[in-house]
This record gives sequence, C-alpha cells and structure tokens, in this order.
Amino acid sequence: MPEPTHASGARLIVSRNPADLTDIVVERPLGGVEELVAAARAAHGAQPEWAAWPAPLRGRTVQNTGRLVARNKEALAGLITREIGKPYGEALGEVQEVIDTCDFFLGEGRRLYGQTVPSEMPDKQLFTYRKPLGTAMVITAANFPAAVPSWYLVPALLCGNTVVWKPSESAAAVAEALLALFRAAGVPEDVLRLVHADGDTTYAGLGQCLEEGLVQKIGFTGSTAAGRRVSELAGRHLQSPCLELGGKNPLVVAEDADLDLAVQGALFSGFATAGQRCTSLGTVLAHRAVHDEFLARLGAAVEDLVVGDPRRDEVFYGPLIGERYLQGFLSSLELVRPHHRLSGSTATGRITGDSPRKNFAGDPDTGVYAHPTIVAGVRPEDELYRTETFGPLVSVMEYGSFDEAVRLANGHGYGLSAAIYTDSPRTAFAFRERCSAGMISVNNSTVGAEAHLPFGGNGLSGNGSRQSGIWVLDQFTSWQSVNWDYAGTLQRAQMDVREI
Ligand code: UN1
Repeated sequence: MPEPTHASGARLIVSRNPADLTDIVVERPLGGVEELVAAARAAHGAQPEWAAWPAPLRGRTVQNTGRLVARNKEALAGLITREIGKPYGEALGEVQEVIDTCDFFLGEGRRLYGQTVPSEMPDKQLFTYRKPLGTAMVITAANFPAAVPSWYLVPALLCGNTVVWKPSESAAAVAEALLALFRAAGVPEDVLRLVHADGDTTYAGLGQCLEEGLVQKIGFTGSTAAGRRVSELAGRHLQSPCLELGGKNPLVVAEDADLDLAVQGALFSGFATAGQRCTSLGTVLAHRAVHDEFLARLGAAVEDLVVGDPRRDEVFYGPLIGERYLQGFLSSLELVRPHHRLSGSTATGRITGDSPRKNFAGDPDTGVYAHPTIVAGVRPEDELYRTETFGPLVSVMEYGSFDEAVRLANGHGYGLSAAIYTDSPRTAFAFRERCSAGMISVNNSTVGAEAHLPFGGNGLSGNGSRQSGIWVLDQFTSWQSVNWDYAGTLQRAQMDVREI
C-alpha cells in the first residue's frame, strides 16, 4: 500500500485500532525536522519564564492535571483500549498510574528541597539548590501511552523545565488527549509542545536541537537499539539521557516456591498486556525439582487464558499494539522454531490465521492477535535466551544450583526487572544481592511497579538512570552549591582551616 499523504503533501500517521484495523483512531500529518526544531525553539524560549513561576504554582498545574485525568479516567482508558488494544481494566490501571504520579509530585512543588551544609570555616554558610536543566525532549513508546509519558512530563515540568514530547506514532490520539488535559490544567502552550514524527526524523531533529543548544535533557523509553542511538547523540554533547529500555526479565521458581503463586505470577508477568511491557517476563528459571510440575501447571493455566477483544471483561490480553508489533513478534518466533520443543499442547505459537484457540474471543479477521506461547528447553547459547520478544512468549529453563540460577538471571546482559518465588528469606535476599536487575520482586510479578519507587535498569536495559519517586528529580535538575562567606576576610578552603 502506498504511504498515505495529507492534502498538504505531508506524510500521515494513521493510528488504527488493533482489534479492528478498519477503525482509524486518528490521522495526523507527520512533522519534519523543522517542526521538531521549531517546537524545541519555542519551548526553549519559554523556559526562563516557566522556571520563574514559583514551584508551588507549578505544583498546582500538576495537581490540576491529576484532577482532570481523574475526571476523565474512563474516557482516557477507553481511548487507550481503542488505540493500542490494552484490556479496559488494565487501561484504567494505567490512567490511575498517571493520577498517582500527579499525586506524588503536586506536593513536591512545595518541597524541591535544597540543603544547608556545615562549612569547615567559621562565618560561612553552604547551601544547595536544585536548578532545572532547561528543555527536555521526551520520546515515549506505545505500550504505556499515558503512564510512562507522565513519569517524564510531570517531574520535568514541576522542576521548571519545558518539554518537547514526541510520542509513539501508534499512540497519537492518547498523546493528544493527555496533552489537552495538561493544557486545561494551566500548563502554557510553549511549556509543553507535542510533535508527531517518525524515528528517522526524530533522530535528525534531536541531533540538530542538541547542536543548537535547544535541548538539555532527553527522556527516552523504547528499544535498546533506539536507546543506543539516542545515547550516542546525547554523548556527543556530554549529556546523560534518562533511558528506559528493553528487558529479558527472569522469574526464578526456587525449590521451595509456592507453585500456585508462582504460576499466577508467571502468567501475569508473561502474558498481561500481551507481554508488551518492558518489564514483561522473558524467561522462567525453574529449579529441577519443580521444573516439570511448574511447566505442566503453567501450560494448563495458559490454555485457559482468554485472548480477544480488549473491551470484554473476561479477556486476559487483547491484540498486539499494531501490525508492526505483530510482524516483530512473528520474527521473534523464528528464533523458536529451529531449536525447541514447544511445551505440550499449550505452546501453540499459533498466530491469527492459524487454527483458533478454544478461548479466543476476538475477530481474527480484523485484529492483530498473537496466541500465547511457552517455549521449554531453552539453552543459554540460544538466541532466544538473550532476545527480547515483546509479545506473549515465555521461555522456561531448568537450573540445578542457586549459583546457576543467578548466572542465568544475569547472563543475557539486560538488567531491568527480576522476580524470585521462594519461601526462604535467605534465598530471596541472596538473590537480591547478586541479581543485576534494577527492580527485584519477591513472590510477586516482574511487572506492575508502583509509581513512587525508582524505576529503571542497568546494562542493556538502561544507563542506571531512574524514573519515579523523588529519585527522578535528579534527572531533571542539577545541583547548584553556594558558598556564602560573611567573615569579611579572605578564608581559603583547605588552607585556613583550624588544626586540632
Ligand atoms: C513499561 O513497560 O515501559 O511496571 C513500563 C509496570 C508498569 C510500567 C511498565 N507500571 O509494569
């Protein structure tokens, strides 16, 4: 199909409902490099005035945003369901995460604390202040089209930065709806600008913005490959972006685990959101004493999952986010075929068009669905062990010793989220200590982080930057330290300090 164009000749974003591809949610002209740079210029120009607003007043806009989002919760969740196929119950949870983020930061407008620090000399005071960085470019993914953007936008704005936001093309309508609520909450137009652009335009525009000194911080959520490109651009300008990248998140089932709980955890971690969370479960590592039993129970549970129309209550997960995502997932399945036996009858690998599952509740002719897949017998040398699949696919591996479990949990190079199911605090704490992931769950899922804990990963999952809670303030401010000397004579640090 030729690429659609706007009357003006511009290329179009066509965002479709993935449960019914004939339903076009929104069509917008794609911005070019000029639009992106012009937005950054406007935001950069508006920043000093925004930073001069008293922080409690900026906090008020955050409070207003949270209230407006709460008032429009169902409508926003409905739009998320329609645009990216997230089951409505989960979409409500996502909108709640935006509200929680606003709740957390509205008070920060009255804190944004600095410190008073003792000096080594008399008649001198030391202070620290948080200063906004300037203008942030925030680039977000489609799988959490409201919550994850709010993790960047809310603290960035609260701290006195202005923002250019480039949302996913697959979630253009949700982005516009959220933007409208920020506006209605009192955030001025040039303080938060939104531009629709494709990947190549974004890299080119970002590069130019950095060259021209228009962007002082990048917030990026997306794939590790894209994060690397963003990081390279930032690094040339000595900037450290806030990165939230992929994962190959392990879930360890220890010998003493409550297997029913572990199965529920694996099911939710692996298949909720059709496995399209950065924190989704990649590989179950099951102790050899429980491996076969666990696999059988997980298989039976997967068999009962209802997949289909995301508006229906009984549906566990809906379609993938869009056609491009289905293609990506299909190519991940290629990694499965040569090597592995699929576990029992549950591990179908059947995709739309193949024989339907017994619990399919969608329309495979209009939607882009992927059936749940479990792959047993994965080995550390397999590509699947180290490849994020971003879809409803869970690998299962067997381990013998705790050391082996730790090695397998860390060995793929990602380090976002990990879970362990065990009854032993000693095992749980030892795992926490030795696991390289940024987020660890004990007897809970790899997904579902709460909105006020540090969120982020290490290794291929990110550069150690963290979002959420007070920790994200360090991403959007820099510390300014102040020496205030009222001795009236020159006091030299290190040299004029009294000896004892
Ligand atoms: C993501 O997939 O990019 O922890 C974020 C979770 C959600 C956020 C996921 N609160 O599963």
